[in-house]
Amino acid sequence: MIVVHDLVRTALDEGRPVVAMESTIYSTLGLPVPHNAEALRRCKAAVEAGGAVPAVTAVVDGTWRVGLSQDEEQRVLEGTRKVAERDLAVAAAQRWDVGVTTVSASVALAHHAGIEVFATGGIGGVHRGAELSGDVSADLDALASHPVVTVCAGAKSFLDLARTLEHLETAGVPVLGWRHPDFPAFYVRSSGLPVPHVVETAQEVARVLRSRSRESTGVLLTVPIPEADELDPARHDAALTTALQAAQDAGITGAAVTPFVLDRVGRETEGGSVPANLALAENNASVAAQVAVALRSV
Ligand code: PSU
Ligand code: MN
Repeated sequence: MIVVHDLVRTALDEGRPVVAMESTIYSTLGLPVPHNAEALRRCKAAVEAGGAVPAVTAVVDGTWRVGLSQDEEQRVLEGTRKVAERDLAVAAAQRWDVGVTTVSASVALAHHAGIEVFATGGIGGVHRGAELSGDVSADLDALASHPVVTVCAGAKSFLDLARTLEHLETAGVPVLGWRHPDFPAFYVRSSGLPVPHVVETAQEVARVLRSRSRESTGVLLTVPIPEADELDPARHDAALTTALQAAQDAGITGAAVTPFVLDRVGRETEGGSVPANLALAENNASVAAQVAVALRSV
């Protein structure tokens, strides 16, 4: 069922560092055209510059993919069907033409392929009002059930970040802050909530992965957006409030919530959020490569 691209297979066989990448962020569901293609190019280049091989995950022609050809990448950029971990089975059974993988599906595919490090932009989490809607991203449980280091810029503050951190604690996922004491809120460096542990080096992250008591559990490494690229917190909050209200007014629920809110925030900030999104994704890819390299020597 899983097809690992030749370049990725060879790297894994030779014990060279590999970084898995999700595909929802690079599709039309994550970033507007043409910034999605630029994001993919820059993130892959950042992984390569760090000495690792990039492996984009997706569903193509009804098969699970880890690493894509150029032609397949193009199809993924145009993808519109979101694949969370539970949807992997359906996408394969129904032979979906193209499916773009969220964090939950991507860590699952990384695990199946034998890849230990995965780079994304932001993870999904507990939505505000989840006590009524029950909307908790499958990303959180996937982090607890695949032994992979996920490198992210925290989660967007349209989520309930305090509850997101509580859920990760309950699920037993170590949360590490990369040279920063606070859980980052994607476009801004600090959510105001502390991370449980701060790490200073990629070697420390690698040693945490190697020291887990449960074999199934992953590790979440949160990397704040670089200072120069951070958005103004007030502007960012105003855009989120408007976007959340619009989602509620339009009766958006389920898997459609995140793409709807992302699109609306982009428009509310007149595209100002897009360069920030690219910068943090690229930075995460670079840190992920460092962790993949460090894992070779612990
Ligand atoms: N957050 C972002 N950009 C994204 C996503 C989240 O800033 O593109 C995507 C990721 O693929 C994440 C998914 O795994 O949304 C979460 O969706 P949901 O909330 O439906 O679980
Ligand atoms: Mn959801």
